[in-house]
Amino acid sequence: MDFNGSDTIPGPRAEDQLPHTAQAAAKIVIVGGFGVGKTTMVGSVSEITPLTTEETMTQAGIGVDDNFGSASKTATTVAMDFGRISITEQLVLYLFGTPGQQRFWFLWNGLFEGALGAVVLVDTRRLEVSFDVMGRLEERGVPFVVAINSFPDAPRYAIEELRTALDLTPDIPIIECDARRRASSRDVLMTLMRFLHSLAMTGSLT
Ligand SMILES: Nc1nc2c(ncn2[C@@H]2O[C@H](COP(=O)(O)OP(=O)(O)O)[C@@H](O)[C@H]2O)c(=O)[nH]1
Ligand SMILES: [Mg+2]
Repeated sequence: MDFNGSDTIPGPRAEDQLPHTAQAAAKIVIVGGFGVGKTTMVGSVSEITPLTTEETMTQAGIGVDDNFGSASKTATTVAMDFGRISITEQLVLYLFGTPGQQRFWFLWNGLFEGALGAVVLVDTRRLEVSFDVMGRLEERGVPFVVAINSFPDAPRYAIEELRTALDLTPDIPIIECDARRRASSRDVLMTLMRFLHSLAMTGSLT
């Protein structure tokens, strides 16, 4: 019998191996409303082929998921995206892109356990879709940074205007990004790591 046929399970690819220098891993959650760019961000920044569970929008999403501004979007993430990035030779981040819609909140319970921090992605055309998510993170005491994903036809506001509109305290970092670009998505994660570091330094990390 030929055991080298196409049915054999391939061994791990080099890109899927953890760097041997890795000493610490942290779990980071990427959240936001429908169509804000979560899958795009995990995909652009991940050094492993991201796992994504996309499914054509179901009846449950019709009329519930506001598709404004993402008219070409025909799939929505039903569960989550998973990726990995090495920030330094020692530190590896595991990324979990998680839907913000209320009907997926049951997923949050397990997913936020052990999460070090979160990135909230915001689309300025639909600020309201990320409101609930920020409230939930505050309730859970998960520190987060806000990344404004720059869509071409989205209105642009000064950071401080956004801070007021989103009702964020002065300490929470807000940065602009283009989730399609690896360097930009990486900057967002670096901002989160610096923020977490500053919280740890001031003893405000619980
Ligand atoms: N112009 C632009 N389009 C983006 C950006 N990020 C995501 N998109 C597009 O917006 C749509 C929704 O993104 P997706 O990552 O699926 O959103 P999710 O529902 O949050 O996972 C997709 O068609 C993306 O190609 C961005 O930074 N700029
Ligand atoms: Mg998605």
